[in-house]
Amino acid sequence: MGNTIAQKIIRDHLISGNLTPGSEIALKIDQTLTQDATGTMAYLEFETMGIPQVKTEFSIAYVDHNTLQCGFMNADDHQYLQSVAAKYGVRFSRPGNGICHQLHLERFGKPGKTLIGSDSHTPTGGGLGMLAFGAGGMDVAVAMGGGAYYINMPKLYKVELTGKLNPFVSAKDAALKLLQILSVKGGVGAIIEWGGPGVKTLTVPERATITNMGAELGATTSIFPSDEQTRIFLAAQGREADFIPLESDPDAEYDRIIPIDLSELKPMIACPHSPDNVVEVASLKNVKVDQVCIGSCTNSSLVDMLKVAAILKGKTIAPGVNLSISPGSRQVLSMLASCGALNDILSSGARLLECACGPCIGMGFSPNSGGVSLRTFNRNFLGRSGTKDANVYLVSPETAAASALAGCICDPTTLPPIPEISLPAHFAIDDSSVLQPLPPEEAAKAEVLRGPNIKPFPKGAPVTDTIAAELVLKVGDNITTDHIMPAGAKVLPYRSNIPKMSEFCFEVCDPDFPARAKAAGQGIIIGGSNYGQGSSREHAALVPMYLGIRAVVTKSFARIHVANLINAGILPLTFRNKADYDLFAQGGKLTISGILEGMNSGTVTMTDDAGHTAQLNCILTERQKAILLAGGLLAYTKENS
Ligand code: MIC
Ligand code: SF4
Repeated sequence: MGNTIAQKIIRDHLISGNLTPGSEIALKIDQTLTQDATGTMAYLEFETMGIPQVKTEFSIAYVDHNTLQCGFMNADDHQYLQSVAAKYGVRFSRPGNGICHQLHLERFGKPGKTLIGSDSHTPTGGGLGMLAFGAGGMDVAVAMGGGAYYINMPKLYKVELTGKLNPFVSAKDAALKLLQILSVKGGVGAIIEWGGPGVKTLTVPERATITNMGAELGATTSIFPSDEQTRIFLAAQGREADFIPLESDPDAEYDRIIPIDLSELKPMIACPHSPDNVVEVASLKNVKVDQVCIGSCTNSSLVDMLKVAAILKGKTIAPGVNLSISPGSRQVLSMLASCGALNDILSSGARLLECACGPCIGMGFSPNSGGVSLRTFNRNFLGRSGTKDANVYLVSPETAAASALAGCICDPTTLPPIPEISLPAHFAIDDSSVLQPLPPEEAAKAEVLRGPNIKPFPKGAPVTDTIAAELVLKVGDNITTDHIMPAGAKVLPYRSNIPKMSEFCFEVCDPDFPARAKAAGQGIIIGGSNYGQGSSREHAALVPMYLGIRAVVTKSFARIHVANLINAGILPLTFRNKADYDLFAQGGKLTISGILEGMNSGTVTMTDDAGHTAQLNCILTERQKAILLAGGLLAYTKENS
């Protein structure tokens, strides 16, 4: 039997394990990336390892999330990141240079390589034929130190593309279509490979839009072949030497094949408040729009922006609409400016924002109360925009531009034709905003700058045989990391300050939670299915750990979050019988017993003071057990180095 694309890269990077789905594998990591909102923790963790220089082929620190500097906090973080990167052999992409995933695609990603990043949308690199994973900061720190990255070998799904996209239908619509088919849980435990004859019609940035949104499916990662389109893109970025061809063998086998005919696709839209709440744009009639935002790591490439400019050219946006544009990188912005397209966008009445995540993570441009916001982004979770009662929809750049002009949700296929827009033969290359690290002899003496916003991270405690604690919070299905540890302009500046961040934990669900958890001293959380979906932010584990949470019991977990819980020393357990979820009431006194034995047998028992009992799965690899018994990944790494 032949190999799929992912199997080929995994075989090339396998340190231990075998490719049986579900079993643990250890992978050698070639490249790492961090962004500022998760990066400060990752480098604080790396520093504790006492390694003088990173051991990867390439590591880079981007600054794109917290670029609003209201007070000293974000500026302190940027300064810390710049100085720590210079000291340890990491490149540093200056604030304003662009969004990590767009920049990595343009300048540094390479087909056939492995990449982990402290951001859940790191699989964007799959658009170039990389095997790229989102991970918690501690996993990235370990990889920078030359350690392996551990995952359970995923199943392999293939999306078989046929046909070709029609005008005004875009790669975003294919990504939304797959979310409609599979849901936000449908990719859990799987790598999604995109293949079939339709693949060759998609450019690398279009492919990257699709692999980016694989994160919303819960997929371990998504990947495209490396082919002529990949060569063309790399050559246009002056990087043809990075090209290698890579495709699945004709007799490769997949666990599931999902056909999508690109010619049949219609413009799609994800309705509030989940990326899988997808319908055809044409089915929504007369929905008035207050705000339209174009950008984010999903849709901020040059071609996306040129299409928007062509739709807006010579027209004015509806009076009731505020339109924001955030180009994905300085390269995109400077090319838009030099060809005049930026002027077409601005003349329509759009507001130009920085080349950064911006409104996607609630960093400015929040909608009005109860407002309708159409966004070319990838997540529309409740409250993420910064306005709790806003209704956020996810769309393609074409639908966003058409709707900004119409003032209501508008199917772009009803617009008059625009000229065909293709990739430029040469992108404008200027890497001057990517700073090189210090030479090793100077690095040893260099000082790392730590302003008052940089606080040490909390230490975990080893898991014990019995956990007796209050059920301090019970939540339902599909709880996202935005529920657990909200982002936005108010909270993000404290990403390097866990005690301060803890004041906002679960704010969207239950503002009293932090005080209650602190008062209880030790706590347990119960959740429904797909607990922890969304971001890779390890704060969603570190902060509960700081608030005394010792175990989280759910119907099921999202992949990155469960790894982050273990790394933080919190015991993740699942109900053997999902109906037992209903037995336990918030405020009850829970006892989980037989944990040390249960870590081997796979079962522990939970009882409460009202006399209920449930059997819980405690499925852990040997390495995960050792991490929990050590009190978290950092303690484990120290013990084993
Ligand atoms: C997100 O899109 O939710 C973020 C903000 O990029 C996160 C990372 C973070 O929380 O800092 C992610 O996707 O991992
Ligand atoms: Fe930034 Fe939004 Fe992409 Fe996250 S999803 S990396 S916040 S642009």
